[in-house]
Amino acid sequence: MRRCFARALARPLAVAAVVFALSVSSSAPVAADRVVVGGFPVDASESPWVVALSSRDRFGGARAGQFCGGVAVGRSTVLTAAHCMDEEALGGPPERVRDLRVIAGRTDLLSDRGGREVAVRDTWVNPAYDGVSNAGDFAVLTLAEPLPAESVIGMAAGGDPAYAVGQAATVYGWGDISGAGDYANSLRAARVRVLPDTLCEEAYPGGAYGVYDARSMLCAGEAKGGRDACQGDSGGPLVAQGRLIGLVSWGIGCGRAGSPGVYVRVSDIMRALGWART
Ligand code: 4AZ
Repeated sequence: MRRCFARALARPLAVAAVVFALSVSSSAPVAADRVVVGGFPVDASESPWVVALSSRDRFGGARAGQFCGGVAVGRSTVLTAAHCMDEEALGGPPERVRDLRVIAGRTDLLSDRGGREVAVRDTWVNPAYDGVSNAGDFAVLTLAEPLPAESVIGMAAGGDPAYAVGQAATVYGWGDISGAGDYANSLRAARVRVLPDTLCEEAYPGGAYGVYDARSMLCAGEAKGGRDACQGDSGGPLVAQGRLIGLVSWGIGCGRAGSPGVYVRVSDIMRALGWART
């Protein structure tokens, strides 16, 4: 049974899940098309820049109200996905979610201790975000209190070798570990690779889902599938060579061969926000 917040969060995936359910019930063996994120547990102290976005009012208290990921790029600045902040996810504008918080430094969401919960003072959602193509899927949260300096990760600027095809990268989150709505209570990571843009261009040419745009998006996963981000990981970090290269954004299903994960390209966020040195 899918939890309603997950459905609310991921319109593209909700459609994709139906398509996947249909494809599984065909004669194809499940193993050839398995939806496994393929991750491993990590401790938040090893990746202190990964944060959970939370609203207990909206999403319930069981997992501390976690509904998306995010990443600290400044002591008071968190990047996340625009689709985490849209009406479909939050039921209204972000300002109306009074208990919107960032949880930093907590591995296990079931323990209400460890790390810090910080209120969000301001939410800026990219006005150019397009929920049809999925372009521009980023938002900036300003925290009410700063996080420790060690919690901040550096962003990879355009041309950084961290973006090179074949580069090993790691994605982090508390999202679905099976593609069937099994949300992790404890932080996990999966090792993936930066994949050629052509793979995502072929997988996502447009139509019922988003459109892959190599300038503003990044293609990552495993060509054979198996390791991937999934629902609930959105907005969380993709890290290569110790620098932030992507935010979890969208894809069809999770870990499926031929349907890589699509990330927001961090160098394009820097360009769009005027954070890039020219
Ligand atoms: C989502 O809906 C989502 N497999 C996140 C990541 C991926 C697909 C969907 C990539 O939040």
